[in-house]
Amino acid sequence: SGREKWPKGDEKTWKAGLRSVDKDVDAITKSFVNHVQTSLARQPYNIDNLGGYQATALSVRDNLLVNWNETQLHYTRKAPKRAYYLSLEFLMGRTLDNALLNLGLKGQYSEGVQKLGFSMEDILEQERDAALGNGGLGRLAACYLDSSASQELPLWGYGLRYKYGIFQQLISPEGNQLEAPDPWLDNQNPWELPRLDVTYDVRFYGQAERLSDGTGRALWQGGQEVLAVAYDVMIPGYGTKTTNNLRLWESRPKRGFDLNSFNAGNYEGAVESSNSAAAITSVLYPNDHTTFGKELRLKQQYFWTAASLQDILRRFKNLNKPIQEFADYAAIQLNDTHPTLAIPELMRILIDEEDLRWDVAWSIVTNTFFYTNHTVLPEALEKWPVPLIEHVLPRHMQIIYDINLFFLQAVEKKFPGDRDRLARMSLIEEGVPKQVRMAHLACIGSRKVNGVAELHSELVRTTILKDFVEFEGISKFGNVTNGITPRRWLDQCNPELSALISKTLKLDKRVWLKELTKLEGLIPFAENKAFRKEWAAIKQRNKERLAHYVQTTLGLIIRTDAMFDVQIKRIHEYKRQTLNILGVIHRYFTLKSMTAAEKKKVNPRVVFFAGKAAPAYYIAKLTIRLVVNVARIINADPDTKDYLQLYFLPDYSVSLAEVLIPASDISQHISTAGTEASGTSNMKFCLNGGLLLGTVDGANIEIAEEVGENNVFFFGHLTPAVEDLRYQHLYHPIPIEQKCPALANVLDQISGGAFGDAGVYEPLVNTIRQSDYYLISDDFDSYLAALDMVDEAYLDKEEWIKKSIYTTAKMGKFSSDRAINEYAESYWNIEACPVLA
Ligand code: 7GP
Repeated sequence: SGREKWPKGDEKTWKAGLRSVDKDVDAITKSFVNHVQTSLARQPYNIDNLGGYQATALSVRDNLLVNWNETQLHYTRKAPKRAYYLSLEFLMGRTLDNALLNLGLKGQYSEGVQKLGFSMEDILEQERDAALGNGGLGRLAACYLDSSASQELPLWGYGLRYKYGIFQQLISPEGNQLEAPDPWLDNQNPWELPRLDVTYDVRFYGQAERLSDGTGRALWQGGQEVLAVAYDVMIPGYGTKTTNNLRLWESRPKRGFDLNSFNAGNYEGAVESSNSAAAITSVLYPNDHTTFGKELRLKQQYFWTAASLQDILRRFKNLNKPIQEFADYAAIQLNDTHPTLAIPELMRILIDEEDLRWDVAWSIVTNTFFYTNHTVLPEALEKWPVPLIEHVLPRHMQIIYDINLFFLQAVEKKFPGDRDRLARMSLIEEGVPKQVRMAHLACIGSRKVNGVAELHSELVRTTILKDFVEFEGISKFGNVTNGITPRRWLDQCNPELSALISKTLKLDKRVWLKELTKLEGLIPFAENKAFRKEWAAIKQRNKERLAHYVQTTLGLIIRTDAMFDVQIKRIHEYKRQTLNILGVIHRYFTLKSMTAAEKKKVNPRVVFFAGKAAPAYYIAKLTIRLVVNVARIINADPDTKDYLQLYFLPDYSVSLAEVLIPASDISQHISTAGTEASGTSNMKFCLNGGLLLGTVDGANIEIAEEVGENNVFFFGHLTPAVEDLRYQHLYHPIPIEQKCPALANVLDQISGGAFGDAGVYEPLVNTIRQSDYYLISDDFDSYLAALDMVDEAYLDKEEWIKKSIYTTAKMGKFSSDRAINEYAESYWNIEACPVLA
């Protein structure tokens, strides 16, 4: 209203003290020096780059906080419907560069730090990645935060503040992956605000007793109580004041340690319970695409959903609306099934604490939640043992049983007598022990369900949730194709290309970076020779930047006059890094059999791999070992080293991706058809003018739809063939020698010890020789043919550059702005709530 009473003291005095965003270089250097002197308590004559980074970050943080405060106040006053993105993972990477670019202050800050004797580049390099995620799912969450703020949508993220993020990957001399902890908070984290005033209690274990008053309520008492403390991370929008919030919870013991045991001399016992509380948020689980049923992981999931829901409800209650209107003010997005306990938790609150009737509560719940599935791989579909949930969350187990009872009654009514269907759809899977199927719970507890690319969403509808589509109707099951933020994944990681695009389109980047389909304006320039030259020169400089990075970090010299061929992602059998490395081995032996004259015609290639394997994933770790050892042999072979080089870059991260992606000519996205839900790095490579070599899977298909099939390199069997091929492998196997001699030859070389350690690789080789579940033997020949086509296309440099330009130009669809707007409009029903400058 603007006529509110000033709450405390004198309004004028307050307002005189409020700071605004620094805009000029003088204000920036002043704030930098100020932070050196006070926040860091250091002297100008002994401050190093790390100190320079810290002072810059603290100064930028002050500016972010101005906008953050204004945004939050604005939301409170306007009271719009809000969206909440619940994700166990946010793979943010570095913050400083992104914050500077989004604030539009990079130029001023660069000038300022230079005046003080620093270079912005050195300062940026000091920051550690915030790596609170495993891979695609976590990075998607980070891109969506950037887009929600940029689109001025009132959205908050909720996650956990892990003390240790994804492990650091080391490679032993034998080529084995070793895992070291990632103590990312050791240097302090200027990007978070501890909110010691925002805390909630979360209960575990204890007893749940149903009350006999006919209300269906229960009393849940006893057990362990843990404190959730909020840490807020500012999420600046691009070219807008809107600065959203990511709230991460840390677990702490509710009251220090138990004084009784402490006084009784049982120090260990006293400290133990406080340790067990702190353990909940101590480490990110490093598995993607597998679930383990570990108690601590269940506690993480409940701790996070319970704290987040209490926080969301408290905010809603400040509006003084009846609880029945909750879903008109809050949409909660479940990022995969990890936060599914929010469904029975909200039921518990509404019934046991708010005294609502079951069906009233259920209708609120099913209007509040939305569920996104990120994989159809069976081993990744979460299931929790009933006895474990009964033990850790006794009241929730009762509620899940009740939900199941009402649900199965409704199914029985619609499909009378169909017992198989009831068994298939039940929330409880029979067996020893019984298990709760979280995807089923997430599905029936949500307003809508979606997959992350067209093909994947169709597979969700026709395979894992088929029965649910038949029961609930198809309109509940949609698709939102993933996206990536062009701010980080073009402007920030490839500044030269970004500048060339602005110059060519005659548009300020603030326009096209928010309306990415404007890139189509580049198409006519593909025919312009001078433009192509500039385009290619930038790719070349990006290769040199990568080579420089590899030389300074690993001490390896990489040639930059070759084609750069990149596959970077989690190491997993379904992603088929094996297909790639077997292809490299094939190329190596082909080269070795060539005459000098023949070799002269060969297009030199540098092949890069990077990615982490889950620590317990034996076959994935063997794949890394094979790549490292093949690299050792190939790179040292004088016969071939001018034509083929191979590198496994350790410790893949967001920051490493930012250097690799702009340098790539071709990137590989070669999952068995139907297994990669979407993929998002495919979009990043193409946005940076790299061409795509891939299978007809996930978002590759939609990329090809945009850029045209003649501009991507597709190969391999299609999704509908996969099931039959697997069946054949099991029941009518054809010997590999007969089916695919090229592959048989490569496998024999490995088994014969060509890359050392004969025998070590047998378990890996046997996965292919035996059931070959991921269809390496079926796709190998067409993969080699596709690689040849890539080589041939690359020989015509001008044509290749045209394809590259065209690819970038057609990537507008894959902006995460488009994706987040689809969620806002068709799922959450929220609107932009712009903060006026
Ligand atoms: C990934 C999918 O594998 C990838 O295809 C997709 O692009 C990404 O999510 C974002 O939607 N899934 C995971 O990272 C994951 O851990 C298991 O899924 C829950």
